[in-house]
Amino acid sequence: MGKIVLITGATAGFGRATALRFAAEGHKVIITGRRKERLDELQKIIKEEHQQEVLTLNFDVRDQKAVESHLQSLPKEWQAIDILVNNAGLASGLDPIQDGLRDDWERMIDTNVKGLLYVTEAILPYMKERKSGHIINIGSTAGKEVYPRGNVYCASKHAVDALTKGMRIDLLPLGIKVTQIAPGAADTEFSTVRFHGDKEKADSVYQGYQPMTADDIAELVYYSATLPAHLCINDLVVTAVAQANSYVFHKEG
Ligand code: NDP
Ligand code: 8X3
Repeated sequence: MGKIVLITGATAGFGRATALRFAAEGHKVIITGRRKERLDELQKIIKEEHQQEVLTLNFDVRDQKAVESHLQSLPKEWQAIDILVNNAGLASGLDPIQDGLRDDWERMIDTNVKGLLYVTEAILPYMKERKSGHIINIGSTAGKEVYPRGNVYCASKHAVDALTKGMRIDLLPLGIKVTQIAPGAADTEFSTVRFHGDKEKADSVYQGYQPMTADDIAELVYYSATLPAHLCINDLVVTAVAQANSYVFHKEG
């Protein structure tokens, strides 16, 4: 039977690919993000190509009041959320801590940690009521090992790692599954955002090896979410073959 899947950060990268993956399999998706025109465009594609219902919600996950007002008053037919994919997130800057910008630090912590908490807080009542649900947090290899200049981004993803473990323990009696997917480098808009729009610098991150794609990660989210009901992937770390951990790569050229 079709499920209801809420995906944060569905205007690009992993989130967009995940929304398309679920819709293609007959599930209803709620897509969120700040760029409204991209949400509208994705809604149109999903409706036309997959004849699936789509709810678009345009808000910034850092804005707790906006998160609350959009998610606490969902239309009745959208309230039975089966899967929440906490994907919205970003890196901002790649500087040694002594040169770091406070604005970058706040953006990463507010989005990757506090935003994830605000969204989860708003969705949990729906899952608690039904004693069922699956929360999938998008962490990172940056949440497993710290790399040079990764400081605050790595800290924010270590927080996602810890929150995933804590949520799994606390939500166990409620029958709510909690999974973390922790990818290594994947070619999305991630690095363009990290380098504040510098495309050339961003492209260089993915040169000399075959990086993962958004579709690769969407496939793993879909796989984790569609296992038999008695199974829960707790933590799934995935990299391209050319990446051994968060900082060791084998690049050609
Ligand atoms: P993209 O930049 O391609 O997509 C990021 C998405 O997050 C966009 O849809 C963006 O939407 C949304 N987003 C960012 N900030 C906010 C905000 N304040 N409020 C609401 N939505 C927001 O990056 P990826 O798809 O690569 O990244 C997705 C997740 O995966 C992130 O959590 C990232 O940290 C993580 N990750 C990425 C890896 C990679 O190498 N690409 C590897 C490991 C983890 P909009 O701008 O419209 O709001
Ligand atoms: C994103 C991948 O390598 O920039 O989490 O940390 S990396």
